[in-house]
Amino acid sequence: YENLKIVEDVKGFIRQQQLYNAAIKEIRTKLEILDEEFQVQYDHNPIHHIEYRLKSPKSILQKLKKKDLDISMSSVRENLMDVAGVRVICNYIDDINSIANLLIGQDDITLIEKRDYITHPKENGYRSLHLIVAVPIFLAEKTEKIPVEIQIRTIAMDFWASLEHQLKYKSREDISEELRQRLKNCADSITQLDMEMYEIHQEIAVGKDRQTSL
Ligand code: 0O2
Repeated sequence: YENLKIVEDVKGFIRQQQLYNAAIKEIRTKLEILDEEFQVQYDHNPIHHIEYRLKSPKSILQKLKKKDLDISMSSVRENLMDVAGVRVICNYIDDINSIANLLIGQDDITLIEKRDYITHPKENGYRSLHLIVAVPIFLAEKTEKIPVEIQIRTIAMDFWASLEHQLKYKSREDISEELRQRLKNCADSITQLDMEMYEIHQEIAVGKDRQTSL
């Protein structure tokens, strides 16, 4: 009986993973279509590239334990919204809201949560727009709405977040206040860079429009 239960659990887990993978595919396709449309209409690609991942069983277990949650597949389904994760790296800062709003506006997408760490950066300097959306997956006999966590950020924000994540991961102890402040200063410089690059891009785009209208 015990073995039968394990087989059922494993089957359930694989099935659930398939659903999360399908949800990632749906979101990626939607984003790619939006990016291509922008290219055709405005001669501009808002998306630099897209990354995605399925949370590993080990991280799922760690998160359930950290949050003191029941360790079961139904607990994962109900409580963890970031098993399927998509990261959208945009070129310019204004591309972030354009992409987010167009995606959220689609009929089959349900917005579950929005965390704007760009308007309100984290204390350490972390900036990104986080969305949790549910996307319907059409199966043979039913439709399931699957949550996906989408992080949208610029290349510059991604540069900072990736390195900060590595540094945090590498240093086993908490980093000193001085290093924390230096990392925060890097985040501030990056904010400035993002604004400056955005303005340069705007000015070039306006110049191009003027030339074509002449
Ligand atoms: P992984 O491996 O990246 O998935 P939650 O525990 O998710 O319910 P939390 O952590 O407050 O609540 O959610 P939040 O703030 O939306 O952050 C979720 C994810 O954003 C993190 O995933 C990171 O990927 C990223 N993130 C958030 N804060 C920081 C930060 O200060 N620095 C960096 N580099 N990334 C950050 P996980 O779960 O940590 O892991």
